[in-house]
Amino acid sequence: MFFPAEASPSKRADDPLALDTFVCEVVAMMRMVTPPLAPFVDRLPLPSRLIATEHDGQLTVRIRAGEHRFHRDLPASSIWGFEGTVPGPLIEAERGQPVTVEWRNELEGPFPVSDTVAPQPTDADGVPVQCLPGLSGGEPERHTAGLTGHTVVHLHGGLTPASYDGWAENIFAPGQPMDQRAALLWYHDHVMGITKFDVYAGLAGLWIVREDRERDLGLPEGPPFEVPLLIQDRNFDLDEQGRLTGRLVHKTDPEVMEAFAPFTVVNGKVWPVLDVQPATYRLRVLNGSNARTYRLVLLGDGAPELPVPVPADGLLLASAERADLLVDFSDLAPGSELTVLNTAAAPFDGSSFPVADAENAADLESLLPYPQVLRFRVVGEAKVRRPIPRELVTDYELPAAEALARARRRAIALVEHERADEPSMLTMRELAVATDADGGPRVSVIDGGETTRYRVVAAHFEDMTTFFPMLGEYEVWQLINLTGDTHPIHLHLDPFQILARHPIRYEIPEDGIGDRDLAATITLGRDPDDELDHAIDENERGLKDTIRVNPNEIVEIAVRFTTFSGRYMYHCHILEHEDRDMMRPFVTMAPELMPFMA
Ligand SMILES: [Cu+2]
Repeated sequence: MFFPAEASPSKRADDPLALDTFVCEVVAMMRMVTPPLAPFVDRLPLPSRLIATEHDGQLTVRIRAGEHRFHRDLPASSIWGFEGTVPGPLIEAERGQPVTVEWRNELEGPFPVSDTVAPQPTDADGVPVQCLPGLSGGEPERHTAGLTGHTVVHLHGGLTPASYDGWAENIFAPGQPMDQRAALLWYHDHVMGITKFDVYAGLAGLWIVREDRERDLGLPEGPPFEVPLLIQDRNFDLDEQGRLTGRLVHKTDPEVMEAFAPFTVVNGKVWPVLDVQPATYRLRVLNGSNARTYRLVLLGDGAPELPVPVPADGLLLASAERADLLVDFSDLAPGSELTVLNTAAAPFDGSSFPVADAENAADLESLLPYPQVLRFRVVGEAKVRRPIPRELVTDYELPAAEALARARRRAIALVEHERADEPSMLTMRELAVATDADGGPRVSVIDGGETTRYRVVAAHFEDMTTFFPMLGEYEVWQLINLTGDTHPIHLHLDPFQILARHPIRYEIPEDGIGDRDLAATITLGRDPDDELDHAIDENERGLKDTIRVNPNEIVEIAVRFTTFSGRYMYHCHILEHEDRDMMRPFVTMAPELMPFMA
């Protein structure tokens, strides 16, 4: 059985609150709060399958407006979706076999999502209270009404030529070898500034790459034992009587930039139920939410028996992260029910879980009032148990020490720039080692007796490109988080590997964060008040394309770009951050062209 039951130990032995206590509290909360929609009444929908080899690798996907029912008791919602569905079709491709997708934009207005910043309601003492679910007043932001259907598709995690990577393309990868390892990828809209709206409206779907090497492991492939799970959160408008209308609402609460919605939706249904046989299932899980991080806990029994253990307090998935999970239901009696809950706070800062005492009541308020995600119900008698492979990846080599020693190093600071009377700006400041001749503010990184001084060379998307990685060579990127929240940073093109999470403490002088400048003193080593363990979870050690960068830490990744030269992007995958303004370009270069770079 995968992710842990309530008997799992707390992450810190001295922590007075064990995980089981916490989960019980979450369950109690779940029972106390009557959800506005009945949980576990809709069956989990499975997206239609588009198998590339059955179409000679030539696929056409129409991007259309449609109607979708997110819950039995909700009116139909207007959506924009691939093939007019939420989620879009599940595309299955074969390693080494090219796939051409014609993304045909047939979108028609009006834009199906209301965008609003809700006024924060307060209680009688003026203390802010949560205003979930629904709109709870507030003027809808008018700009979204004018959206007419611009879209551009990015295959997330795809080894894709630059011209088809989502800058301005209509067609994906004609005639290119698709030499990409077996993996769960996803395709979604990537339009500058409005990705948060277009994905929220429904423009996302899953893409599975298969190969024979992986088939040798004997894992489930296709229905019924391989189940794609696209997890998202959604909010709906209320009518004047306070009833849910089904209209999608992208609501940003005051104080935070992100849109966190109260209803967890899996494959387009709020809190669905999946009937499973007493068998081994393979769950292909994607967090496709705009901003929400999930810590998934399965309430049931059993102990983890996987090659890669998941964290004791639950499996963390930030926006765009995926997990490939094996669940063995074979020892469960018919009628058994297991429930997946989400215990992560929003906004998410890497904390293990909020301690439920009076002092931290506010922390508990950051949890979902309805933490349900999905329920499994065991039906049938026929047991199908598969052996679980001890080794999942048989063709992956760690970067050699000498390759890392000569790797080009890059540093990026994640900063939040607060602006008077305006929403904050989150940016990624690309840093270059400063010389004595350089004027201006400095970022000093102190590692033991060694100090490195940097200056900011780029701060906004439109600034000049400063990263020109050479194909085939490893680079080490340092992602330095100087904000209070966790940011899932995604690199386009090739996957990377996490090398380290270094705890840091830092000081930023008053006015240290300018529109482009940055002054900061960063010291490697943990702050005594820092409660994060900054550990690398076992399931993070493989190849990844999105990595969580927690507060007070530097994440070091090793990346080697291959195959394709051209202009790509890296960005925070909290879509509201990506749209403002945590995104930067980089240009991969063929080695023989490097001598000609000035
Ligand atoms: Cu972010």
